[in-house]
Amino acid sequence: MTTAYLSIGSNLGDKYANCLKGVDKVDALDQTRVAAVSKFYRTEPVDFLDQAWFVNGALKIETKLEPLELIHRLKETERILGQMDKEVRFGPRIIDLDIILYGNTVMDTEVLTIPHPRMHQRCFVLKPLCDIGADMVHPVLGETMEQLLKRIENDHGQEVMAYNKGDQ
Ligand code: PH2
Ligand code: MG
Ligand code: MG
Repeated sequence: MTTAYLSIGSNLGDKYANCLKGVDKVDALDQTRVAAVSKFYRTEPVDFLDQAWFVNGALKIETKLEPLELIHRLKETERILGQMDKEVRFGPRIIDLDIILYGNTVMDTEVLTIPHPRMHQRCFVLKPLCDIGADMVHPVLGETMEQLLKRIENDHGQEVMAYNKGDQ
């Protein structure tokens, strides 16, 4: 069993409901269980700015799936939940499931890079991650999730607010 951390997000349709469905689908994957779920947040879009705010969260999972197997199953889950193959890089999506950390694995292939190559620049990833693993150390950068978040949490254009039930 390996402990891995996933980021989950949606900015189309009922965003929060989409995220909850995503959590259930991940928990239902073979040889995988969800061990912890962060709080959820309303987050300002980054990278591709002309799109709706997101709802984002993070999951801690225990899995026997290898990283490449896991990413394939997550992509399959995205399709089941209605995510079409993306037309716009970083653009709107019903559901996005990304592998952020997979144990202490460091890998860089065409299909998958672990740790996620932009995680340390993104409040919408680090803020929820800190709810469930603030003391985890980034295997390349050598800093905890909490330290990484501190570096960027006051950056412009990265607003992250608590999600309240009923928010869209
Ligand atoms: N995902 C992206 C691009 N930009 N911005 C926010 N706030 N949340 C996301 O999940 C997100 C994003 C590409 O995956
Ligand atoms: Mg993503
Ligand atoms: Mg993705």
